[in-house]
Amino acid sequence: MSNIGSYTDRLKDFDWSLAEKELGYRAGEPINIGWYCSDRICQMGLADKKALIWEDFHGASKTYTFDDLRVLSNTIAASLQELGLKPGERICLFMDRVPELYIGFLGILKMGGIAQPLFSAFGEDSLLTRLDNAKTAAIFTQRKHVAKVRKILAQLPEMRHIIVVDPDGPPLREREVGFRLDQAKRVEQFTVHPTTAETPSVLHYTSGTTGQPKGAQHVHYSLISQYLTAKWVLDLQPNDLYWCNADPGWVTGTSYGIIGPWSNGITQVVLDSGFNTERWYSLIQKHRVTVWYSAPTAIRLLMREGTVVARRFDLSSLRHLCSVGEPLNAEAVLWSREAYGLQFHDSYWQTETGSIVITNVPEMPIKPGSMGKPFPGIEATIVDPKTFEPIDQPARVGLIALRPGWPAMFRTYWNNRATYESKFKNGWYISGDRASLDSDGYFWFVGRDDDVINTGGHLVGPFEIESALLEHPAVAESAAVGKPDHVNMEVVKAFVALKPGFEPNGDLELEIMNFIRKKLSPLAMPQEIEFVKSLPKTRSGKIMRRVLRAQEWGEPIGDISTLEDD
Ligand code: 6R9
Repeated sequence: MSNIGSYTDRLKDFDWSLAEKELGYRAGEPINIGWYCSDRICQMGLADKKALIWEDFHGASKTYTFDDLRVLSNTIAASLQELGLKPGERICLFMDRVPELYIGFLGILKMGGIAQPLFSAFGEDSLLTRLDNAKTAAIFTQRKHVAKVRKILAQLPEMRHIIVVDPDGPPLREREVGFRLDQAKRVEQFTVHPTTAETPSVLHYTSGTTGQPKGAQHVHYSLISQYLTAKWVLDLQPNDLYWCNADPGWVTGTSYGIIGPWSNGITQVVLDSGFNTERWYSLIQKHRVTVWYSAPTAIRLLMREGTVVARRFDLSSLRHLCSVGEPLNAEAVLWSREAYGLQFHDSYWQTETGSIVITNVPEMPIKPGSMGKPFPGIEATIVDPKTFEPIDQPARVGLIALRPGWPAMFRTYWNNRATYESKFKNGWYISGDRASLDSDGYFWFVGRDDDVINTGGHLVGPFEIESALLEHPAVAESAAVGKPDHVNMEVVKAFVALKPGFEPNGDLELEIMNFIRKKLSPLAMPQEIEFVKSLPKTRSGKIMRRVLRAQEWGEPIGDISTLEDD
């Protein structure tokens, strides 16, 4: 029996207070995610239960109980206080998937700080933009990433401490401090900062079409939706062994790679390494993973290897599979039935929504290719892109719109209220994704309504890529668009017009690709550069990415005279 039971029964009289009651939270009282994920689980008699089983690619392993989480997050919280960090300050986590990342996240929240996770593969420019925007006061990092921080430090006057979690080796430099979790004095008792529902908790940066990435600001009350969606969608139950593929540099990795499972007192396994079919299957086999939250790109990679490889492993422990981040194609659902005897349940949400909003819950019949239906408590519809009125006709494409007000919804974009407000129209939060609804109330994803590139489930902003391209001495102007890719759905393609005196050739293409990889990240690196004489523009000089994108996708360019000329 699944946790949610009947979807239709749950819709009746649904109220988020149900989650508040289960968590023992009363309005107006303190609520702290760090405490809920560790101390509270210990108080429930689960102190000795395993919380985290960590492994790296080569099989090195560490295990932490919920009591370890409690004590070690206290230890980190106390160390941050000793460094003089104050509640409300932004503290960045810039690390691979090491235990310090997960426990540090709880520690930051416990002392009242705002956790700002950033993907460890980010290069110096990606890092600088986000740390500068948030005026971040401290950053946790590893030796292998500290050089990137050093490079930009002069431009970050607010950054007071660089906390290196593996400090052995050459001497640390200015503003750097070593911190070894396994040698730090264990802090048994810590007074958790009395954060309340609306106290900021997590700042996750996400890319849009225009301008630099924006920090979606969440609050401690988000726990209410994250706890309940983890329980009802991921169906986490006491004896489960849960595995989430997402890196906490992205929202799935925090909402469902930290908060969801641990606030439910569930044991999870973390693999600090990228995709590798055999490594992944052997992890499932070894730890007897029961619930798996993955993503379409990974599923497509597994499909490529075929069911033969899957059959070489004992994957019989798996009982529930979910997916997020990109459209889950019908073939992937059908294939998972064949390979694992289970189907992937799609879930749709965004950095901004903080928790799953449209999904297939366990008892719901899956229509392969559909994202499912709204989670109880979420009012979702499809609106007309011009009037923002709900479209009543089944199968007509419009924008996914959500009625604001669920607990995990972002509260603003950091230091960018105007853009936040522009997301609301006619009483709805407009997601920026296009979809249609069928007569049974299932949502069918169509595509994004903006120029953001979704590569392997990671959003990359064209503006950030174009700005970085312009820093290359040979580049006069550029446009970045998504081009179709069998595995990653989209990859970045850049169109580049060169400055006089530069000739297009293969070496220059490689040089520019590497330039972007180093500055931004491997995700943002163009997989192809097309050198052009000039770029299509509106009369006012704005580059028409849509024309280039249509060309890549073999779609009709449409009436370009209707393109906004602003
Ligand atoms: C959680 C997360 C959000 C964007 C979103 C949409 C795409 C996410 C999807 C999906 C089709 C799904 N997206 N889930 N598209 N089907 N089930 O991924 O957050 O990184 O902010 O990305 O990803 O375009 O708007 P985020």
